[in-house]
Amino acid sequence: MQTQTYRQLDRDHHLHPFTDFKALAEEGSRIVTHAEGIYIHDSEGHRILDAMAGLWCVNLGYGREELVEAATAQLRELPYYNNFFKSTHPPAVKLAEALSRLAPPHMNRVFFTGSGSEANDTVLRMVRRYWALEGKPDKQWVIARENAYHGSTVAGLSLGGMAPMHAQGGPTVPKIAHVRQPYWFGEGRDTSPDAFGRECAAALEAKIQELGEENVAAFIAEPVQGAGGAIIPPQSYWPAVKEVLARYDILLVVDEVICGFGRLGEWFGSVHYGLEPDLMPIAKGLSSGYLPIGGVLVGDRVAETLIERGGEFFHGFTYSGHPACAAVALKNLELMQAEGIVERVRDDVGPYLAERWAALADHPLVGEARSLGLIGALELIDPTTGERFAKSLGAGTLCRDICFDHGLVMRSVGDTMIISPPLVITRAEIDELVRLAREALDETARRLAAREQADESPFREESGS
Ligand code: PXG
Repeated sequence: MQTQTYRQLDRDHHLHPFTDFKALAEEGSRIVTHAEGIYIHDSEGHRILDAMAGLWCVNLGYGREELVEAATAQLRELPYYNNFFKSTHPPAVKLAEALSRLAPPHMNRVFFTGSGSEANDTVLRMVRRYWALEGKPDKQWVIARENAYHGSTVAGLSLGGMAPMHAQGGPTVPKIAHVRQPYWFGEGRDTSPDAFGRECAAALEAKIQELGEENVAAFIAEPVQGAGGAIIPPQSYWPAVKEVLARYDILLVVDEVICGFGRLGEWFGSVHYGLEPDLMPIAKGLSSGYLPIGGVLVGDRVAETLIERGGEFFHGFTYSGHPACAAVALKNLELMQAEGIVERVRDDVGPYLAERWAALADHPLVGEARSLGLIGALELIDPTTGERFAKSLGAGTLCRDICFDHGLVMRSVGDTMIISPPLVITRAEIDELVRLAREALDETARRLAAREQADESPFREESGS
């Protein structure tokens, strides 16, 4: 009864993010009511293992009283004050200091935002401002990658390389170019992963030369692409990109919104890959998603120019460094350190997941099983051909829905199944995750075989479910 009421109100009044409004109205939404550890519960009494940590963010898991207390105490003390007009407050200052301690040694300052998208808007403005202050106002082009995700604001989507997003809403921000992504399984299987990684780095260099180094401000990339499909680049990619960047004077922006705060078994993905970014947008795991907060970690090179020569930077948000969000983020970082979460991912649960996840490669539906730290992907293939399924079969969506029914949140990006579980997941919970994933794959294979035989569209069969 309660479920029906919520569904009706949701249908009547709520426009969801990244959602086909009409299709959802027909199907009805899942009402998530509470959660603990790595499990969410819905209004119909299902307990579901959340292998996506919410949306790549609930790194310490659900129900952490320490985070609730940090928020409550701060809300009592000072629920809001801004960081404009020469003011600040203790939580923002303490968090800024904690972040510069955790960041690579050359990154000592942070600009706070409310989200990852706002962080990338800040990045775009900062890199262009930096070069203007350096007396090189023509250096405005930013090179990003196809199928990257950098957020949903206008600057975020422009930096991102998601074609369906670009197709909506009119022209994107000018002077942003996209080069090919290091997605070996999707785009490079006619060559070796290492050769493909080098080709992608060469494409970056070709783009710099085409635009002219004197016009290029920055290159922006996620260490591992998240929303694009948990794309772990070939081993050769980042070293080759580093070689390219060393030949040109352009800034490196590493988007750490997903990879930051332990996901890859280091505090930042940049550390895992040995990168020295000039700027690092952060969000999500910064507060384990308990309250919204993001920011840009700024390297000394850019910070010094902005400080010494910049005058006022006309940029900021009402909630930049919000006290309660900052207090929760600070407590989150303290807990991560006290519990050795990053080392745990690197030395224990990350390698354990790698071993268990790789075993799924023997499933007939799986063309590749890859993982790094606590991020993983399965590429679904048609066992009869060894190639991708026809798009119209909707294999990924079907598998995702079956996962839900089996008590597992595993996302689909096309026919790539992805996971990014809370960093507190235990070995026993990883066993459960992998068992549920295998059951869901079995069921998906059965249903797809039936569909292929009947040669019918899944959407006819599935609609209304
Ligand atoms: N950069 C990266 C790398 C992200 O993954 C953002 C920026 C934007 O952050 P905000 O806080 O503005 O959402 C993200 C966000 C998905 C999905 O479908 C991924 C994100 C957001 C929404 C959906 O995987 N990542």
